[in-house]
Amino acid sequence: MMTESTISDLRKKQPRFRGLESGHRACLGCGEALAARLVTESAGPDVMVANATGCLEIFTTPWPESAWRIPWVHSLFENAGAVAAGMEAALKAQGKSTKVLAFGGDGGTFDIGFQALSGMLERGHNVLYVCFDNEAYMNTGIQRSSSTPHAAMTTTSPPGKERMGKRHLKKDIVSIVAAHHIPYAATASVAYPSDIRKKVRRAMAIDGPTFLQIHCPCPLGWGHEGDQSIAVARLAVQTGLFPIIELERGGLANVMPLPHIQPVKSYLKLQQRFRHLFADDLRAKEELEHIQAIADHNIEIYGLKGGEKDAFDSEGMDTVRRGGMRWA
Ligand SMILES: Cc1ncc(C[n+]2csc(CCOP(=O)(O)OP(=O)(O)O)c2C)c(N)n1
Ligand SMILES: [Mg+2]
Repeated sequence: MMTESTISDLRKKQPRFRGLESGHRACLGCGEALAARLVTESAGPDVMVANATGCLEIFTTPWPESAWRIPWVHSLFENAGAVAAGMEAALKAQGKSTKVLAFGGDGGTFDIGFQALSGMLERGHNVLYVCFDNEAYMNTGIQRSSSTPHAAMTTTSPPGKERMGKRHLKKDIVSIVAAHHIPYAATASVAYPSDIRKKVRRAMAIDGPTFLQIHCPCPLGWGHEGDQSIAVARLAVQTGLFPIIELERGGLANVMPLPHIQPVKSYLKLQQRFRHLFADDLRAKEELEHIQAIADHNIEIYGLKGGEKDAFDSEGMDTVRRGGMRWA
């Protein structure tokens, strides 16, 4: 049982600063809400945010309220990168050191905002861009994006006679971002909060463009209970489907090793968006094999297998240094 003294001890350990307050309108178990809280806590108060249209923007600012405790601007779905770049240039001209953060969903980052993001990276703006990747256009009713994983069901990639959910593969955005040779790009997951904090602090200390892709389960869009979000996010990592990596100037620098690799089925079966893969027919069996092959490929190209401690125990801190190796 929690006594008054343990509660006050825990409070003392909480970060002092909260950039995103409770009382917003996110769904129970929303991965984006948790990720945004962790990012803003770690970034601290001296920041300004440009937020693309999407769930995060909607649930934090139902007119006339706002859950943000930091200067925050919403513009359009497609231009968070450009707005952030302008804010950074203006602050620089004024001689201010306030760090600019850009927030976008996967649709706002991988698809419609990609041009603005690419320009921001190429011009070298001092902005930390955070992509809250819930693998579909959730805000408008679960449409597929180029981040939606292969075979997932969305309202625009329904399984049926012609296809088993989404036909195409999930876009490898972090590789594309890293190909701009920016100082730092990384992936992270809400299942590993200390790893998110560490990566945000690292990016904040860099004077130049940095990028963080955070895997954020969406109970509504993925079809799992809200209290399963962390378990689902952890399995995405531990199956090899969502590798946790860091890239410096385009080269692979660190990975989170996986000492206890799980079969992809253990991740897929928790989510209704993959339920058609568990039908008793040959097509379903072949798709499951295909998805296992995708995970095996990730494990191989990033050298994920190994490590001594379970990654969950170490919360991603136990990464393996990979001496600035270039990767294709
Ligand atoms: C130019 C334009 N096209 C479409 C929309 C409608 N729209 C608003 S948010 C959104 C989806 C957002 O998806 P994502 O970026 O993945 O964020 P999520 O809601 O999943 O967090 C869409 C299609 C828009 N606002 N502007
Ligand atoms: Mg999304």
